[in-house]
Amino acid sequence: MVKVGIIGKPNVGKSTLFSALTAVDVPIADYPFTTVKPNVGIAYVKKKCPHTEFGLVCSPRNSPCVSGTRMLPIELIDVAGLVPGAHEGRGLGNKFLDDLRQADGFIVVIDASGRLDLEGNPSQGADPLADVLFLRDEINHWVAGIIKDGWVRAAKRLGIEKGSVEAEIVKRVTGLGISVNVVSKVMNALQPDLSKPELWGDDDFIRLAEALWNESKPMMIAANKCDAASEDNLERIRKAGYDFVFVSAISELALQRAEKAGAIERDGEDFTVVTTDARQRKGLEYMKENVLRKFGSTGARECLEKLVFDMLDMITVYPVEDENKMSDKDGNVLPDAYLVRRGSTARDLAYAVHTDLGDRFIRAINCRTKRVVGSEYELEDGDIIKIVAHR
Ligand SMILES: Nc1nc2c(ncn2[C@@H]2O[C@H](COP(=O)(O)OP(=O)(O)OP(=O)(O)O)[C@@H](O)[C@H]2O)c(=O)[nH]1
Ligand SMILES: [Mg+2]
Repeated sequence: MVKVGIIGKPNVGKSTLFSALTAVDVPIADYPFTTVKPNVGIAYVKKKCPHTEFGLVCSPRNSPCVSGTRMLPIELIDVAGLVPGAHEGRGLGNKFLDDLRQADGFIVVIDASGRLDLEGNPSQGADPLADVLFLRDEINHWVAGIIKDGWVRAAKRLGIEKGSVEAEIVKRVTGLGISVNVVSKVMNALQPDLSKPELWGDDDFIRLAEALWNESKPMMIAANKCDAASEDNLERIRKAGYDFVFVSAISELALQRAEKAGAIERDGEDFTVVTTDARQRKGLEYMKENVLRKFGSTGARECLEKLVFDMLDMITVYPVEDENKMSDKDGNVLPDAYLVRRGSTARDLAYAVHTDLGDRFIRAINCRTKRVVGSEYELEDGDIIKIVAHR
């Protein structure tokens, strides 16, 4: 399953966003370090289910289908807040980031309202962009630390062969889900001195860490608390050149609760107030005007979908066993949907379903065209694929 980590300084609304996206109740409070242990939950991104095109009724197993919309599960991980100097043990340190080693991408929550300092304490006129800069620095130190751990001893063993240093780095970062290809690309670009790797300094490791990260871990900025942000702050964020979405996690959570309680009826990004309670009505109307009308949405779902579909460039494919019925062998129509990176091949899909299926791959059938395709066939969004394998 695709994994997404939620990171940011304390008190910015990470757990509020987590809760809004997963419908899991977790502690939320207006002081730093409310979250200590990570919260893990399932969020869904949406795609139109192909069953509608074929006049079939699907029987989903791994991804619910709601009125023709396929809900694709994403594992979301909400962790404690990071503060400047976390890599030196400040705040809760950076050890808890180890829970995010396998994350494919990140939502970086920043405080658009500028009402918190970098430690998450009340402040005024704080710069929302500073939330991104220090965080990048802490991530770099964390990754550099993982590469550096026991490096001198290992490096002395290595010859001057380029390959051996590279292989050592690969070994150290596979746990972070960083591939051989990424390491090669980064080493080619950086051209570090390979003759005496045991003499590499902190700066060398930071540079390496940063390049590996940029190459492999997309980060979507969730400019949260946009409901309480000044025009100046909104403009600063717009102009910064980051991939970002304005988010009001608290509004998303409030709307979900209001809907559950029958106080509103939601219709896409809009809603109708049905409650007769005057105070609640006023609050909801305020939210409609100052969040939905102003920003188009609460931004919660949007930041996850943009990360998954645009930045991670994920497409949806449906493996089946019967190319005519588009079902598994028990007759379940379009049982599973897989999110894979664009550029993945038919063989990659086979491996994603099962290692064994990948190893025994012979050919595949594109069920939309009924054409036979080879192992290197590049999957397209919405493909329905039967994999033919050796018994
Ligand atoms: N105005 C406003 N407040 C918000 C928003 N999202 C969260 N908050 C408030 O910000 C405070 C912190 O929220 P949390 O979700 O606990 O923040 P966190 O980042 O998980 O905090 P730690 O776990 O302590 O690092 C709470 O008082 C929330 O109600 C938002 O979109 N707008
Ligand atoms: Mg929290």
